[in-house]
Amino acid sequence: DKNEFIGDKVNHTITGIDPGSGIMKATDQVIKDYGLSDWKVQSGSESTMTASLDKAIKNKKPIIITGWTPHWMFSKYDLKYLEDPKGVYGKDEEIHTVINKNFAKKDPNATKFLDQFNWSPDDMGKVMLDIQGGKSEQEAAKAWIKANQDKVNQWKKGVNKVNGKTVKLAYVSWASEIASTNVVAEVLRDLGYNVNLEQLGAGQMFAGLAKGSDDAIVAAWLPSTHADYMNQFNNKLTDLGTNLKGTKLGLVVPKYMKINSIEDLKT
Ligand code: PBE
Repeated sequence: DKNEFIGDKVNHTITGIDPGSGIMKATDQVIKDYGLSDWKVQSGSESTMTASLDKAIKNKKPIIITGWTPHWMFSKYDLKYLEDPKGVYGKDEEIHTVINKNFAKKDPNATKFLDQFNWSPDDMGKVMLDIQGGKSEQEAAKAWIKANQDKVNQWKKGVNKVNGKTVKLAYVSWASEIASTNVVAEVLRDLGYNVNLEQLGAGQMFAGLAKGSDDAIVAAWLPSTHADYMNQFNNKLTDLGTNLKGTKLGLVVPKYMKINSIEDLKT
């Protein structure tokens, strides 16, 4: 059997990321729903996970990670999603922009801009790859903005320049959110805003937004991944809707591995 030893080969371990992320919660559910009680999910961070992936691929060793799209790892390595016949990771999702519920009244101008911000996985991918290739986060954001003036002008339609107002953006240090948050921050700076960027854990990000210590996030993966956080702080938040369509979550392996489905992890 092709899968006979896969569990043993990877020490019955799925290489995961930060414990507060939605994908870790979904992966715990996968363990339950697929009857994988002899497996464990190793927590860490996106960077420890991609470092393990890099090492495994260099040595042509098996590895199973928690993966998602958009992500630069799919450009850098030959990877595939394991099929998820039970649909535990959900269907295609979207990323939403969410603000503190008092912010729309406090700054309708910035809210209008945030509401109009939207781009594609390809757009985000370019910024992520630039950062991965060694550009600073701010440089990568600026380069994308310069090359995509038409899109940026759509976001700024009807938005006024200001002088010295502040917007506080929170984000988690996932590559996708680093890219989007820095682009939004740079456009707000072009509009005359002082922008404070606060990097937090996922739980802290939603709590901070609910409390009003942050004004906005462009990092809410919905309807499933961050549903718990959104529900927890529901009455303190305003969802401005989609800023990116076409995300995906799942278990990801190098293409050279023979397994194709989460079912193949069962022994
Ligand atoms: N992610 C990237 C996040 C959302 C963005 C998939 C790692 C999560 O699982 O919460």
